[in-house]
Amino acid sequence: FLAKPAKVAIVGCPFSGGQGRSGVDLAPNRLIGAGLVSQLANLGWEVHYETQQSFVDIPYNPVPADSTQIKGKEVNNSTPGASSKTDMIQRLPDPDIGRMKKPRLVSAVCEKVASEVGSIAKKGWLPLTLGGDHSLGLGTVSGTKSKYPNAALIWVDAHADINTPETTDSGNLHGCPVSFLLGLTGCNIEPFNQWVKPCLKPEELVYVGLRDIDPEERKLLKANGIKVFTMHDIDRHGIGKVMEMAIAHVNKNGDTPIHLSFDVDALDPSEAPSTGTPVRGGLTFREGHYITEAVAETGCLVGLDIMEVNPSLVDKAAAEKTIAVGCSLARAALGETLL
Ligand code: B3U
Ligand code: MN
Ligand code: MN
Repeated sequence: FLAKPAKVAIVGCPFSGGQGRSGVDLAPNRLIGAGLVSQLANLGWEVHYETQQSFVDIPYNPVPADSTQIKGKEVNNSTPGASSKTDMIQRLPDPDIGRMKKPRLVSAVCEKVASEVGSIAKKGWLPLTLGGDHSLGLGTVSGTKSKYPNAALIWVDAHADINTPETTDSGNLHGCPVSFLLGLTGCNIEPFNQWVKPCLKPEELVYVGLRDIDPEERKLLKANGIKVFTMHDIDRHGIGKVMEMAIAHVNKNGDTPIHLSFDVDALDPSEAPSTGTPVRGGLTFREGHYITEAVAETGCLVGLDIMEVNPSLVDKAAAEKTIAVGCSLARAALGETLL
């Protein structure tokens, strides 16, 4: 078995600006360091990966607000060898816009990621994006949609990430990418409206694994008639039935391109402890893998994200466990465990 396309290009996105905790930007290099390229090559995929994305040309400060990094020292966005160039970049201020934190930075990074993912998809390759925080999903799904306008989105997460600039309590844009993709009220706002196309219809979206939904998000999910499979639904029906229903919802004829955006915090914290906003009562190791396998089985996967691994959280063993499960989910999505 091999899903099509049989060529995968890895887009490492060392980005943490969509939330407040540093370290999530270290994940792409750590996932690669764990051997992801050769692991995917061993499954028969032609793997393209040179280096992670550089965001040093983006003129806003990428350091999170609560960062422990020394203030005043120039940051290099964790891109090896980029520091000399970074020093030359004039860092512009990026004050909040309404409730949104780091809006210009997040917008600019997502625009770049959208273009990268889009050009990979247009070559017929499968883009595998390694976050980074989940605000990047705005970029990856926009990229997928530029090649496949009818693509479905399966969003696997503890959270709905559907806050709008008006409803977000935290101001963290990793809690908002889906609302921009849908073009919900309040999302037609600078700087995002300079490039974001509301490209996703509510019926093209399905969630799996939710268990931490803000009150305003709940209203938006209901008002837009979005299909959600919570942990409660997984308990009730089992993951097999849930994935059958989820895929049937977005892939009625079996030929709809599918983008799978997997936030590792969908997994139970015992399986993915090193993530910024862990929530108890999540997916087991097998349930998480079953999701990726069920998508692989469709043969319709055209975009894949592994998001929110934060190797600097908890301890070394936790980080290694979370990195390993991130690699394992990517392999399973690319067909490892199917005959
Ligand atoms: N819904 C909350 C919390 C949250 C969303 N995504 C994560 N956390 N990872 C918010 O901040 O919008
Ligand atoms: Mn998320
Ligand atoms: Mn989440």
